[in-house]
Amino acid sequence: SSKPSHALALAPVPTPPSTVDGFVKQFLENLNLERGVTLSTASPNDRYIALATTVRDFLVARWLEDIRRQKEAQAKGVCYLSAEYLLGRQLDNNLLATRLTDIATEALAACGIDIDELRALEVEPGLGNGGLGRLAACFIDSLATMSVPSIGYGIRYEYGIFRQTFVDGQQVEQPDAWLTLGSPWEFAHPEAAQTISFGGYTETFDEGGVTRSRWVPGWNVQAVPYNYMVSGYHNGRVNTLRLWRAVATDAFDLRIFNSGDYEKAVRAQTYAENISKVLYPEDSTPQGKELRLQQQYFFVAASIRDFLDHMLTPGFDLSKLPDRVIFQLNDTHPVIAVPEFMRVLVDEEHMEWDAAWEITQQCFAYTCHTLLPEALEVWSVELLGRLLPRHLEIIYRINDEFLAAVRERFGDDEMRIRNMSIIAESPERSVRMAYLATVAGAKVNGVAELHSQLLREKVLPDFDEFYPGKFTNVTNGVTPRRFLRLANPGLAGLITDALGAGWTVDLERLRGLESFAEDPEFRARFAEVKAANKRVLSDVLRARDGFEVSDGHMLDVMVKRLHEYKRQMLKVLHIVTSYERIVSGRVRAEDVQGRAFIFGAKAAPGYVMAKRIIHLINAVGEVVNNDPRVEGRLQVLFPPNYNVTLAERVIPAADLSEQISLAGKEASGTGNMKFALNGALTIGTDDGANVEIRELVGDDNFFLFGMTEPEVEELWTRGYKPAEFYQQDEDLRRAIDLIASGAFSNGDRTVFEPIVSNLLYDDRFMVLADYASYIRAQDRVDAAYADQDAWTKAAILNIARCGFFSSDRSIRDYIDRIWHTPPML
Ligand code: CJB
Repeated sequence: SSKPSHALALAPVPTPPSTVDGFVKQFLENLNLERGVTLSTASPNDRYIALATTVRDFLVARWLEDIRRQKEAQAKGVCYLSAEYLLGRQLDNNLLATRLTDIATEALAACGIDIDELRALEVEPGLGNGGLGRLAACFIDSLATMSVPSIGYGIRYEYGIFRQTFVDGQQVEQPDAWLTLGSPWEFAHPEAAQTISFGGYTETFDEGGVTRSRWVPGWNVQAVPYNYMVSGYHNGRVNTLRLWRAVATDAFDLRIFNSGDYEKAVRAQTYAENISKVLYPEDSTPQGKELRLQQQYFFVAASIRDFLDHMLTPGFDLSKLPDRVIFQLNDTHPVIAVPEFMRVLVDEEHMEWDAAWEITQQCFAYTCHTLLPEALEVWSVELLGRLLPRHLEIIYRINDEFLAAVRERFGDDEMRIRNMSIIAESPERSVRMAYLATVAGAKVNGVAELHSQLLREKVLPDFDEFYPGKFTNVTNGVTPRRFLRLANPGLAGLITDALGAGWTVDLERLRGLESFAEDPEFRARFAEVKAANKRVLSDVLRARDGFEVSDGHMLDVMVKRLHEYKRQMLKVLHIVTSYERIVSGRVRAEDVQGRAFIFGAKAAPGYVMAKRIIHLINAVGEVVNNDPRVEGRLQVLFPPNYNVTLAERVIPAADLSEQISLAGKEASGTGNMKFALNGALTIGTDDGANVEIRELVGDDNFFLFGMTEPEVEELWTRGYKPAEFYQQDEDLRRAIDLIASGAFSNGDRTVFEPIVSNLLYDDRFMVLADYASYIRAQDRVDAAYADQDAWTKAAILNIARCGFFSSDRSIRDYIDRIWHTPPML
């Protein structure tokens, strides 16, 4: 682990680009020239935009230089294709990367402005749902910091993930109009728009005696690039994130305008611009909507064209493409890029099919992020053929040749053929995008060791057999810049005092903290940092939501999308049990370890059961928080609209990290890594990256509970009857009975009846089967927390041993196992 990594070699560090005076001057100039105001007439938003613009301006020269160098070097680069980038706020990250934080703070103070007030005004670009989108954001941060030639491509949604509010404890969604006050971090290039086609039909034609097919599209839209700078940390590098916006084409409008139907023309414009209007809020459960396929094709077609036109020199020999580019497919969302790439090579560049397919198979790699069958995208042949008729033809041919190869190898094993076909026949004829990606990709990776293993053995075993060596693992990671250095300045300072400054780009150095875990003074300082972070969170929650977090309570945190497999319901049962033990008199309130249970979770708007669980959490909170018998020992806090900005406050304050999915369901998790790196202890199942966290931190510093994945399988096979668990466990019975009795719904037994009957008679995610083990583990947590010094020691060891979970390490693994792209020094 101590071997210096080629990929971490940094470019010469540039000197700070400015002085306080210089910053003041530029800030005032930007107020004048960009906003048309003076310091005294500027609104807070004017000031924020002028500040952001000033910081941005410092990045531009380096950015332009990097674009030039990347082009000139003609080196192999990564095109990261992702429908989501959950970026979080930009200002602080860019100040940090450019070492401008102190200068900007002083400069604004000189203008009589508190920079914190401007920080608070930034609306984060929420262009993602959860882990997958946040992973993409961490990866582009690491790619820039490690000087990897790369570009991120995606969609500039006009509305990101919805803003969550609660009305009577129930989720209500509001549009996320994140662009309303202006977006100082982007550069629009309408002049560089590309035309993206849809619909129409295909026709055959004769070319020198060969019959070929071509696409005659029915309609098109313009894809306008918006460029974002992705600054590397202290290395002077700035990469590009290019997000596409859909606008109506002139040609499209004109045809209708000429027919004299003005109103229809305006409506057509709206139709075109719908494509980048809104992020689909479903996480892990695609709805198969036509607009979603339009979004997917729209952004990958624009991105491929963009790469070919702008990154290659004129006359580039396309057979050399694998030496120049790898398109990394972030889940199945961008997989329509595969037939698009084939279409470009064959139909537009007039390459032979076999040669084009050879190239394509080297230019793509696919990351799978799930094991849930319902999350693997399929597109009905009817829809795909209507929207992209030529692409459907290409997919059919890829499939025919693939199945022919399978037949050649295994004979006419019809069962196997049916199982491996890219085209599913039932319940309706459809294209299995994960299969297409697996057939086309040079490599296929899962996102944690266990997940990659299950992917090979359970989801795609026939493909693993057919393609030896194609499957690999890259365990996820998180950027230490945002989630340690920026989110937890107190801890970052402590680490730097102990180890020096290099850890931010070489996180394995955290190992050096092991010995400090034995140092009482260091432990005291760590405990002080944690306490200070709790006060900060407490202030944030008071200002934001009017919550009062009690002093001295353990902060027990579960933040992630609301999904049944993640089992927020299990957490609720623990809370209800703790409450019921007090009100039934079985436990005295004064003997209970004070805990604040903090939830953060958005539910997909159409996911009824998830929304019911949100309602239940709020309802339980309402009762528990206001029952005098509890004497304030238990607090349930559910701040609405959990997002990256709130995560940056919650995670550094947490004592206990809840990672309690049913084993075999959570592909990796990345929140689990953020918590451990910020010195929270994990209570978790043997699932996803929890497995690797526990291996690294050791059993003594991790609260493991629940069935293993093979035990889950075994119980399913035996026949799972949740009601039996209910019958046999008194605490469980009491908790469920209390919910069923209407205790959390003003006596109305109907409100949560669907949750109760789901638990008793269905319980797909085996909440009841793991309940007893979970409660025992929580009792161990209470006992451990009673010894604060020992707890602190375990927390420090968690930090010391989790350097592996830097996204820099993930990127290094992608480079070594999949991309083979040398860094550009
Ligand atoms: N994931 O966020 C999503 N959305 C999906 O549609 C499928 C998976 C998550 O991706 C993360 C990054 O790989 C994983 O850590 C997480 O386990 C998975 O649920």
